[in-house]
Amino acid sequence: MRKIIHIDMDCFYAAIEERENPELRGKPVGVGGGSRRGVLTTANYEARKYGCRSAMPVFKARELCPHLILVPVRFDLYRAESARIRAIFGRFTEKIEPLSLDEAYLDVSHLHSSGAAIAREIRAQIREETGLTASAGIGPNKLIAKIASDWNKPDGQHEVRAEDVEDFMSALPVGRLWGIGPKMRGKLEAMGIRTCGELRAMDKIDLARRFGTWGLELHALARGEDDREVSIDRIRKSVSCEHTFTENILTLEALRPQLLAMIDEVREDVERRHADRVIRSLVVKMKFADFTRTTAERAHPELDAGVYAELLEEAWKRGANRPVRLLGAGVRFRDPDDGIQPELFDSAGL
Ligand code: TTP
Ligand code: MG
Repeated sequence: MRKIIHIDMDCFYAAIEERENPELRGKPVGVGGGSRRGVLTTANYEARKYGCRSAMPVFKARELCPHLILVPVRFDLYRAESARIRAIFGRFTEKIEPLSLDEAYLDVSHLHSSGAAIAREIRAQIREETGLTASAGIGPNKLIAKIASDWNKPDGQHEVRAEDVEDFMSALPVGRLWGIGPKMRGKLEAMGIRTCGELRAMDKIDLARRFGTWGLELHALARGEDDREVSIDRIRKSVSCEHTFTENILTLEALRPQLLAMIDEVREDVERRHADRVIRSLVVKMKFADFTRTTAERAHPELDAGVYAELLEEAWKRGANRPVRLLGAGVRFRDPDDGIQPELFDSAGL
């Protein structure tokens, strides 16, 4: 039986800014604006009372909360805090999988104490040494631990024992499962399925028929089953979105709107989950009807529809008019340990 802990810091960037500047305490604070297209990276809990949220445009946040205090993003500071927190994790286990600067899975199966006791101790050390609060979820796998860490947020924790997994999952909206975005949620809703309990009632074969292997995965997820290992393979190198068409696409013009939709999805993912990462290059991937494939890539520091359009043409030309069965768009990130000469690296690197 595995013991997995998911730790998630509470309004991480904003909490650090509040700690650094006590005058901000008790006041609504948003972190962001500036670059990143004028959106909030996060807001403290005071600002959330007014509805301010991550990824919200600054003008909108100001409408909701006119006395919002906006502070600029300081990634170097957040990275340093993140490293301190990870060092604390390292006192308990070597199996650490960071998901972002403020979030990680820990596999503590090998320790004798209960998962809840270990999580309490980790949170106490974080508070003591950084002055920041963390929330934790404890469960028999990553899926459960991650969902549970939201349960008693902020500054709380929640444990789900193996025997309680079924109850825990029943009322959970399907959108909380990993891999279920708005599109998939829509499809399931059209089938009358909103909760994992309802999804669980679906026949496995039927799910497989409708959604292929992903349907089988859904069948397991709805039961709270998840056997993914806590992977110590450091941080994500890229983010992408790809789509296999039910009917091959025959023209470059028909590919363009598909590409735009994918760029939007990649952008959302980058802004929601990888806002701290530096983009190194943009990538377009194509698979043709004869199953050959090609990838067009260019060093570029931001998601730029114009550059993507050029990459699309480049890949399309390589196909020499062959019909396209799969299109993908993505970004590759710079390794966080690559140091501080991005321009040099970019011109030489690709
Ligand atoms: P989250 O853990 O999602 O949010 P949070 O820590 O601010 O708040 P919570 O208490 O609900 O956990 O993200 C961690 C940090 O990542 C967050 O402080 C800022 C950054 N971030 C963005 O830059 N853009 C985003 O869209 C999100 C969701 C987070
Ligand atoms: Mg957080």
